[in-house]
Formats: sequence, structure tokens, C-alpha cells
Amino acid sequence: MLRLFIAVPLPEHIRSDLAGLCSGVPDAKWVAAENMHLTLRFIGEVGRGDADDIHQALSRIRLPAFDLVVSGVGCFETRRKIHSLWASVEKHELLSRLREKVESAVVREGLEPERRKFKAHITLARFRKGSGGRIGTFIENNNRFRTEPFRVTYFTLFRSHLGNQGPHYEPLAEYPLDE
Ligand code: 2AM
Repeated sequence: MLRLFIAVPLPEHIRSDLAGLCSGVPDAKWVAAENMHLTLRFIGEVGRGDADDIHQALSRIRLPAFDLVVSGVGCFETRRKIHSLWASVEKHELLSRLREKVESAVVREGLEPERRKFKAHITLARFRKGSGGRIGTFIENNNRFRTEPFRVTYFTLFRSHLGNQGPHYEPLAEYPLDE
């Protein structure tokens, strides 16, 4: 089985700027700069045949390239426990359309629709037991963070390898957007 997800990779200079934010929160498991990305759809475990069908479906997506800006930080919580910290991605019509096309492509291939509302984000840290302190300070200190616009010219099908040293994300295929 292959554990897959579809994401927009980030340029090296953007990942490096984001990595600069990653300190000062106790208990945070910071995401390595090389692993930072904007997830469009988490797929989970599928067999080779399904992976190939998903790949073919993604290859048929046609959309123009577009510019994105990373701006501000926030967190996700469930039952009052914060489980991740992220940087926010400004809304863009073409990002929404790309996400919709990816979603319908995978649903046509038999995956369950994603029920959660899409919130474009780049995860910076996760918390095993939920975080208590210093999140407020982190958010206040970094809320003005804003990158220059960067061009998104392709998106990627990744395979996730989970390991004791943290995950490794292997790009399996890249899908160009029209320039
Ligand atoms: P996250 O950044 O919001 O945590 C690779 O693991 C990517 O897939 C991550 O960016 C992660 O989103 C997402 N992901 C991992 N496991 C997931 C799950 N069970 N449901 C939804 N998304 C998941």
C-alpha cells in the first residue's frame, strides 16, 4: 500500500522563511523545512492500481499557474486542545479551483469526499498531547509574517513514508499548470 497526498510544494526561500518562525513553543514538534507544503488533499493508503488511476486523473487537470502569498499564523484545535500550528495562505480563486478539481478527480476515482472545509495552510508544528502554553505569544509575534508572492507552476502527488526519524515525503509525479 502507498500512503499518498496531493500538495503544492513551496519554493526553498519560502520554506526557509517559514523555518525561521519555528521556535519558542514548548512541546512543539516542528516540521522540517524540507517537508513544508500546502496540502490540497490527503488520500491515505491505497494500492498501486488505485494510485495509478489517481495519477491519470490528476494528469488531466488543466488550470493556469498563479501566485500565492503566505500571510499570518494560526492553529487548529479539537476539544480545546491545540494540535497544530500553521501559516496561513491567502485566498486565491485559482487555488480554490485547483483544490476543487483535485477533489472531484479523486472522488471520481472512488475516494470518499472530504467533509472538512478547506483551509489553506502550511503546518509548522504538531503537538502530541495538545499544547498548553505560549501559543498565544507565538501567534501574536508572528501574525504580521507575510511572504512575497510566489508562483505556483505545478502541484505534486507525494508518497508519505512514516519513520522514527519523522516522515519522509517522496514526490511521485508533478502536474504542470499552464504558464
Ligand atoms: P496537515 O498539514 O494539516 O497536518 C501529509 O501528511 C499531509 O497530509 C499533511 O500536510 C497533513 O495535513 C495531511 N494529513 C495527514 N494525515 C491526515 C489525515 N488523517 N487527514 C487529513 N489530512 C491528513
